[in-house]
Amino acid sequence: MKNILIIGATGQIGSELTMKLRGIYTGGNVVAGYIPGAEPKGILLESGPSHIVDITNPTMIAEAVDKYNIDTIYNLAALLSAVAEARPQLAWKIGVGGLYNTLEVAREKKCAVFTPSSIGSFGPTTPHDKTPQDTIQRPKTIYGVTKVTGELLSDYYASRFSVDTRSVRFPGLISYVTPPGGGTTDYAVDIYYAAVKGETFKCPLKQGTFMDMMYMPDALRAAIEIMEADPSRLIHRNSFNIASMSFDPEIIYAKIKEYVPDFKMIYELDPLRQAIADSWPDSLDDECARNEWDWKPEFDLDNMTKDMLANLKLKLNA
Ligand code: AKB
Repeated sequence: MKNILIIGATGQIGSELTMKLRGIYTGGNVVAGYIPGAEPKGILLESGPSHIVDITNPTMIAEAVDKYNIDTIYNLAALLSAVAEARPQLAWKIGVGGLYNTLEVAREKKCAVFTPSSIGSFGPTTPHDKTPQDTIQRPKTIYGVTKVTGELLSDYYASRFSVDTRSVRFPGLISYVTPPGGGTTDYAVDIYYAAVKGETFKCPLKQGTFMDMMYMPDALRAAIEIMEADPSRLIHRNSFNIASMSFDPEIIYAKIKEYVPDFKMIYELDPLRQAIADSWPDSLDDECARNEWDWKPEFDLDNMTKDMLANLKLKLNA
């Protein structure tokens, strides 16, 4: 039975991953780690233990690990790409300092660690179409710099100290549960809210800006499956490309219009997000994840759109 600590449990991924893990590892502890001001509420609070864990404070991580006999840590603390550009020092403190603290606790207390990387770990000199698993990673954003550093540091702790570190490079994640905040791919969530509310969507990225995206249920499954994977099959660890769909604003707009024919989108570009998106891949090659741990997505743009619209209608009472 696993005892799991999720650092950043009330964020976009954490809020759903905590509930999913609690459903799978019943009887064990799945502890929601949160920072003051982002306390768990409702079902997240009621369905299992929670504990204050500020990733910049190693003592707090160690206390939670000891108290709940933790053997696996999901480290989801990060500032997303656009907000990280506004606060680069904090992005480094959380993304790299926080990861170092987590890895040190994991080394001492023998925990496995999952830390997501991102399509943001690539940069303008990376091949943009079907980006290979092993390729150039020279990102221009602080977010990307922290992600590449995180991949290297996690691999170092695996080879030098035998800490069981594993990871995937998440594309933009789309969900109707907890909205993202400060990312470059957030438009692909916001567009669904606008469609369901009957509002005109102001798209911050221009036509032709392709990026990989993924529906949250697939992303959660990837995070769990990589941690369950047979280690003897893993050639890579930190981090695996994973992919399910790639689109630009026109393609997602046209898809939503199939179900909401009156929906309108106009362009109101955000230069920062556009520059970041232009430096990221258009699509990833996830062959290694498919070969080494049988990764396979279940959602494409069509079935994701149907599910997003149906669930947002319920959520927003629309
Ligand atoms: C962002 O846009 O910053 C994130 C990511 C792709 O890592 N969603």
